Amino acid sequence: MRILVIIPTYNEIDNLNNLTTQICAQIPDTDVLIIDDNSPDGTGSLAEQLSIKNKRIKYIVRSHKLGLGSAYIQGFKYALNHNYDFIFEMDADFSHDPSYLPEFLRHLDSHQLILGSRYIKGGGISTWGIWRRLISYLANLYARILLGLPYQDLTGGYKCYSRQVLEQLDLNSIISEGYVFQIETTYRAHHRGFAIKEIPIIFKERHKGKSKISRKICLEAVWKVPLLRFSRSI
Ligand SMILES: Nc1nc2c(ncn2[C@@H]2O[C@H](COP(=O)(O)OP(=O)(O)OP(=O)(O)O)[C@@H](O)[C@H]2O)c(=O)[nH]1
Ligand SMILES: [Mg+2]
Repeated sequence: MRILVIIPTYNEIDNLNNLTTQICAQIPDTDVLIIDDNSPDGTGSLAEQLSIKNKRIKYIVRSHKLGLGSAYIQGFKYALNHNYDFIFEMDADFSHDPSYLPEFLRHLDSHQLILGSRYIKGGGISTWGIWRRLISYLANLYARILLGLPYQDLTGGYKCYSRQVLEQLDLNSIISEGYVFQIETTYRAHHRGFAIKEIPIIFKERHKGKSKISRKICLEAVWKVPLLRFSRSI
C-alpha cells in the first residue's frame, strides 16, 4: 500500500518542517509531496532541504502563484504516474491535525473517498469567529442544496482519495480553483458512484503565517457551484 500526502504551500516556511515531521510520525511509510508556488519566504528551498534529509519527502516548485486547485491537480497526476494507492490532500498550516491521518486510512476498505468533516457529530472548528463560521456554513448549505449532495462538509480540504477515484475524475476538465475545487472533486466522485465517508475532525486556526483566502475565492463559489450543476463534463 503506497500512500502520498500532498501539501500545497505558499509562504509556509514556519510550518513545513514541523508538519512533515509530524506526518511521518503518524504514518511512517507515507511519502509527502510539497507543491510550492515559488513562495517569496523561501518555503521551496526549505522543501528541497527537507527532501535531501528525508527521501520520503518530494517537492515541486512552480514558477509563480498558480493557485490551489492547479497545485492539487499537478499533485494528483504525480500520484497516478508514481503508482500511489491512497492520496491525501492537506493544508500546510496545521488547521488539519496530522493525528487524524491514521483514522482516514481505517475507512479505505469500504470507501474510496474520505472527507475530514467539521460539520458532523464530533467535528468542529476551534477558534473561528462568528462571521467566518457563518460564511462557511452558508457556502456548504448552498452547495449541498444546489448539487443535491448528502455530505455536511463540502469545502474542507482534508481528504483522502483511493487512486481509482483520481483515475476517473477527468482531471483535465476540472474548472475550479479555490474552495469550489473541493466541492467539484467530491461532486464528481459522488456522480461516478464512489462510496464517500465523512469522519469528524476539529479544524484549528492556522498555526503560523498568513491566510491566502480572498474575496475572489469566495465569489468563485457563488457562480461556479450552479455551473457545476449544469455542466456536461461532470
Ligand atoms: N501551491 C499553492 N499553495 C497555496 C496557494 N494558495 C494557498 N496555498 C496553500 O493551501 C493551503 C490552504 O491555504 P490557506 O491560506 O491556509 O487558506 P485557508 O485554509 O482557506 O485559510 P485560513 O483559514 O486562513 O488558513 C495552505 O497550505 C497554503 O499554503 C497557491 O496559490 N499555490
Ligand atoms: Mg488554512
